[in-house]
Amino acid sequence: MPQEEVVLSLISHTNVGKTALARTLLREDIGEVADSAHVTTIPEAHALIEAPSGAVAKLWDTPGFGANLGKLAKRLRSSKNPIGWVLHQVWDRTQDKSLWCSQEAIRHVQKETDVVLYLIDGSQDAEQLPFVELELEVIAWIGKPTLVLLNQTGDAPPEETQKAEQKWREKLADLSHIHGVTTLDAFTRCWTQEHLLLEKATQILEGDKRKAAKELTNALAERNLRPFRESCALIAQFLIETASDQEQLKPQPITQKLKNLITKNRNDAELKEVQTRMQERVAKRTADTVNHLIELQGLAGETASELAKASQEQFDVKREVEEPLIAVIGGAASGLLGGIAADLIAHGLTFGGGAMVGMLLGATTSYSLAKGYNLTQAGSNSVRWTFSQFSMQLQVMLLLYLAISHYGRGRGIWQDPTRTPQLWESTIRDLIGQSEKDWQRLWKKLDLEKGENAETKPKLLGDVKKDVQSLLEEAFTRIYPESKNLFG
Ligand SMILES: Nc1nc2c(ncn2[C@@H]2O[C@H](COP(=O)(O)OP(=O)(O)O)[C@@H](O)[C@H]2O)c(=O)[nH]1
Ligand SMILES: [Mg+2]
Repeated sequence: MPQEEVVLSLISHTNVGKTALARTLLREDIGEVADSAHVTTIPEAHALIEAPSGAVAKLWDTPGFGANLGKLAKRLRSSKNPIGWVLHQVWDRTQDKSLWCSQEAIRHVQKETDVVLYLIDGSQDAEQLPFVELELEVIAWIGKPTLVLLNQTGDAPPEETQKAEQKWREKLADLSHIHGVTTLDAFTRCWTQEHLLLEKATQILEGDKRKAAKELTNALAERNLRPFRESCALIAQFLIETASDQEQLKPQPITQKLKNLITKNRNDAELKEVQTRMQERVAKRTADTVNHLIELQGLAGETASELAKASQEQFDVKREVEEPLIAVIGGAASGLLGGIAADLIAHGLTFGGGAMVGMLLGATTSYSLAKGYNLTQAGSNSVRWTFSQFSMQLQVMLLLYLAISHYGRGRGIWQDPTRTPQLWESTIRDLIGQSEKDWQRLWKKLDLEKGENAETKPKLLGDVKKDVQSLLEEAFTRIYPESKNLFG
């Protein structure tokens, strides 16, 4: 018996973004994307996902409806059999390209499609898109159930996209073949939203097709969850390495430490070396992790973030901090150096063109944050990142992961973000704040357990991965409440 197929077809007015969305969903650079009409001229099938039962979801990219279809509106609406009429016309592929493409799209939908995915440019008002009504009427004449997808909405806040969706819902309320209006931007959608297409198809289809659509929904969810889990493990590894990263200082008599402190010696060569090494490591670690996350998400390209080589000025030792003498005598001088290292990263972490990272660090880190840190280092002659810096790196990494999760392959090669939506920032900050004690515990543990051995490491990695994963699951659930079921 042939395996069940669920056929989804991307249809829209030409140049709205079908091929771009297909690329995003398939994680593959199929077809050609360009800002001009009829770049795609022949319908093309691609396997979106296969279920363990062998059922397949096919995604078709099509030529879309041409601008000239509107000129036939009167003729079509007065015809007893408008679809039959269109299909019997002989239009020349080059001379009447617009009509020829429309005919191809109609023929395809009639013959192949289970559910039409009809794209509308969500950045436009309905009045600016007079052709939408006729195109949806044509699909209704063919008799195929349709989901309306709004794209080109960018990263507008949820209230705005909901408002746009509502407007279209009201406008299309009389069309009984429309089974829903949702936003799915090929450039800025989140992977957590993709399986909802098949979930919707499950509600629309019947019999064996419905059963297959349900299996395929689960299979697509799993395809997307696998890299998510791997990403959480990578982030956990990054955090463990960051928290355990240390630099040993040359032993120094306490009198020398005091002298350095009091004379505000700005040319401490050893300190500069230590800072350079710490910074180079964090730069490499961040770039490696981000590149791996990009790859896991099925994107092309890599981060431009060679973390800026700190200039002489950035290495300037800042000793304006009023440190009580007692703290210094108590052996906290090396701790103060840690504070300086914290300061360094605040000023030194800039991502190529992506101002986001620099902005985040700049906004939340001040020298005073480093002040409370130093006593944790008492008795040790090493430097490590302060907790506030560790926590900042956690925040930056989680926000970068969200940016990667939203970046659709249809948008092209990965580019570092220059800003992040306010909702992501507030959500991540809030969730880190809620679990701060856990992160603090981890950070402390990794100072004490410098002698982490091969047996304890996998367990620690597993625990941290679990924490990262539940934080991100909660973040996704807050940002996309409709995707809640994804995380069981
Ligand atoms: N901002 C934004 N632009 C898009 C999106 N999808 C497509 N585009 C752009 O719209 C143009 C047409 O895209 P394409 O996929 O070739 O449209 P098609 O003719 O419907 O296949 C291209 O310049 C794309 O870069 C989207 O979701 N958001
Ligand atoms: Mg196309």
